[in-house]
Amino acid sequence: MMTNDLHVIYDSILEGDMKAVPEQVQAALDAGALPDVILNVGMITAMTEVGRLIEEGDNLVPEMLISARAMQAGLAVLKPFLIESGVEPVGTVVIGTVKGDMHDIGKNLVAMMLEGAGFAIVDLGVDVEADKFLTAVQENKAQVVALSALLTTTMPRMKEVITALRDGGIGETTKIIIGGAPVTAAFAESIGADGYAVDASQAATVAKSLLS
Ligand code: B1M
Repeated sequence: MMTNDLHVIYDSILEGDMKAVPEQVQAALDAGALPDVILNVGMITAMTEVGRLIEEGDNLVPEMLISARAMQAGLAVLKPFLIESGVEPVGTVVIGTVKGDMHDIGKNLVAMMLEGAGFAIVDLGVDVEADKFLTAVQENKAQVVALSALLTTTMPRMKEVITALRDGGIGETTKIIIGGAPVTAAFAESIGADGYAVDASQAATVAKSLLS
């Protein structure tokens, strides 16, 4: 059941209230709510509802965007609580959203969880060309590449990145993990990814286990 603190965050994300969300996230933290509960129950559920409203035709793309901005303002408050700092990096991850895909909230969460798990993060942002992943892996001697896609139309770009990395000489010791709402374990296997994760915390677990 959602407490009142989480309800107000949920409602403010749906309304796209960028000013209220960070204040309400801080208030929930002050009241003792756990950061991952605030994230999963108060915030991610709101974005799921935004998606459902879009599918039903009750919401428009601009509304989706203002909700996303409100969500990101809240995540900025939550970030320090999701990340433990001061540990020696266990490896370097190059992360980005594949070419043609502008969705970065999930990718940002994955980056936060990986950072929390002790990885150094090289975040290439959104709409990233395959070649840019290759260059970043070479320059940073990364052990893990993390690819995110939220659209069925951009999922095929993941295979192009994997091909570019392997053709570019990135050996099997560099592990490639993928995820995003339309991505499945079967798809990951079919395109030769080393790992798949359904959410951000699982991405950190998978990345760690692939390196051990
Ligand atoms: Co867009 N969008 N969007 N959108 N958007 C979806 C994805 C959609 C499902 C909405 C819908 O129609 N119901 C739909 C996709 C349909 C499909 O492909 N089958 C859609 C569409 C169609 C579009 C446009 C084409 C709309 C248009 O212009 N007509 C357009 C495309 C733009 C582009 O990318 N080229 C578009 C645009 C946008 C906005 C820019 C307005 C905005 C994004 C803002 C931003 O990210 N900065 C937006 C939003 C907000 C959404 C929804 C509503 C929410 C996405 C989100 O942030 N969820 C989304 C509907 C939905 O998801 N239900 C939708 C919260 C986030 C925490 O979850 O990103 O899934 P998610 O991340 C999860 C997991 O997937 C996983 O971990 C996270 C949780 O811990 N994960 C990984 C993600 N990456 C991972 C990588 C990993 C492992 C796990 O390993 C490396």
